Amino acid sequence: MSQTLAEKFYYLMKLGREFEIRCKEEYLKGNISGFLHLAIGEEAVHVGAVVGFGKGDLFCPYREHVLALARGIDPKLIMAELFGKATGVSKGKGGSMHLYEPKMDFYGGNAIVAAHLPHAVGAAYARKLMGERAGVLCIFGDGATNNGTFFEAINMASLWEVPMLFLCENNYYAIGTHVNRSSALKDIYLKARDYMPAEVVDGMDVFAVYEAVVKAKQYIEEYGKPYFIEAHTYRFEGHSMADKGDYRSPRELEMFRKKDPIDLLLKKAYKEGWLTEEQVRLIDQKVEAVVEEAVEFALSSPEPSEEELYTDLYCGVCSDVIP
Ligand SMILES: Cc1ncc(C[n+]2csc(CCOP(=O)(O)OP(=O)(O)O)c2C)c(N)n1
Repeated sequence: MSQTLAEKFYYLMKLGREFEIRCKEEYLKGNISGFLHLAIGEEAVHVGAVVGFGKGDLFCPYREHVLALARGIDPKLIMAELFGKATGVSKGKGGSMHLYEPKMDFYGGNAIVAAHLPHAVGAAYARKLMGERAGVLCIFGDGATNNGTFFEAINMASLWEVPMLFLCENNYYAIGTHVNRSSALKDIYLKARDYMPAEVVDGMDVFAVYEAVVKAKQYIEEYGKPYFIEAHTYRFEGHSMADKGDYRSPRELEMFRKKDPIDLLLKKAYKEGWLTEEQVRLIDQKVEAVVEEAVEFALSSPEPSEEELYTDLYCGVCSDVIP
């Protein structure tokens, strides 16, 4: 594992963490409204997966700020989107759950649980037809694997042999319901194992996630077929800003906080000599400046104009039906 990679992981995970802590503050001030789902605690999965997968389409659930940052979308445009401003990555019309940037192969932010899985299979099939092997990375929660579309997607992906990585971030909860109360199979990866290679990874360890995803990507590129990874992780916050998450015991929270993915990364990086305290201090300073700049940009940006209510509603071919 190179020094450069450790530096990249630390920057992106710390950026994700600080960006979301600030989102929470701005939400409480009333600058962000609507839904806001934070991925604090899940940064190792988001950063390890996006960096490890590299080129290809990305389909995400609604907990996608860190995924968008890791893909390289400008933090200013993400923050402006959360503020509902015209300069946002979705022109201020999507909000937190609908960050969308096709120029960077970033296809959401999807609010409907598991609905993006069949879309991702379609995109992977398109890539296959175009003779591309880069494929698609599709991320979803443990709760999503109980939906019908999940089973349709893994079946079709396997049948059509599409280049796609299914990545389940198992944080053990679908809102307040523990996975053991919603899923007949406790090991989520077993749901896919008869369709494609499937494995489990420690989602609190960014290096482990990265390595698993790189291996999966090699398989996808070589064989043009799908692959499945279940990453065990934990969200330190409630499901969304509307949820305190108090259905979880303090003991459970404490246990997972001891596995904070950023602390684990630093511990390993110091031990291996990949990062020094001085480097970390400089990265922290940069992160602080980037987040501050994003908030200032969002605050000073204009609201979308009224005419924007009628744009981007239909694709070009349907535009004649708009009044
Ligand atoms: C089809 C559908 N059913 C229900 C909901 C309401 N809902 C929003 S998030 C959520 C839980 C999803 O849990 P999981 O897939 O584990 O993702 P996590 O939030 O834990 O990342 C539910 C039931 C929805 N958005 N879409």
